[in-house]
Amino acid sequence: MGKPIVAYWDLRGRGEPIRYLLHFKRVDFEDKRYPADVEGFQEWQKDKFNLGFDFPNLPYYIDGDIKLTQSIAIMRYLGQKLGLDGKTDEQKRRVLVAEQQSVDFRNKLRSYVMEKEYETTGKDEFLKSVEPMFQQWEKLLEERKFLAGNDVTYVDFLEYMKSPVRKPWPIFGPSAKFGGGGDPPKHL
Ligand SMILES: N[C@@H](CCC(=O)N[C@@H](CS)C(=O)NCC(=O)O)C(=O)O
Repeated sequence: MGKPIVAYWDLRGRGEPIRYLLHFKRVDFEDKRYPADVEGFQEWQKDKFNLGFDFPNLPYYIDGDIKLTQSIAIMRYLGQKLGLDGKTDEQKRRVLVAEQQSVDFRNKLRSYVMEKEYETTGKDEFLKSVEPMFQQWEKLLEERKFLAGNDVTYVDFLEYMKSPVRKPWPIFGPSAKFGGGGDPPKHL
């Protein structure tokens, strides 16, 4: 059987945590990237309905007969397969909550940078609105080494961390008002 394939746009977005998790577990996989431009879009359109997915989308994961879309479903699947799920019932519950909490934050950031909100709400105002969310993460991580406890789980990869093969920028597609292109911020 050939290598598993992870495909996504050539940017960070919803694909990077999957790539990062697989690198962490040293899985030899094909890192398929569709360029985030007109040619890449056309290439994806050609593939989209010809790969046998129930719900064709990006990112996707193919490993032989196993064909998955939905980034969180892929993370959950790989977490279970590669020993990166919670080890106890309590850890498993923490993982599920942290998973959805990170989805909430991503959606909030995404809606800010993709929608009109970016022009009407200043950056400082936005940062103030998400401060309580960060305080909750910080409080939790003061008490625990990883999100679920002492062991790393797949949900830790939904947070951005440094890695030598990381793709920190762009974060979103080219239409984003922040994170869609241009020079990355200095801290990246
Ligand atoms: N809920 C889905 C959302 C997938 C999604 O919106 N994918 C975007 C990129 S972030 C895309 O361009 N999909 C390709 C398409 O819609 O054809 C997930 O988490 O995977």
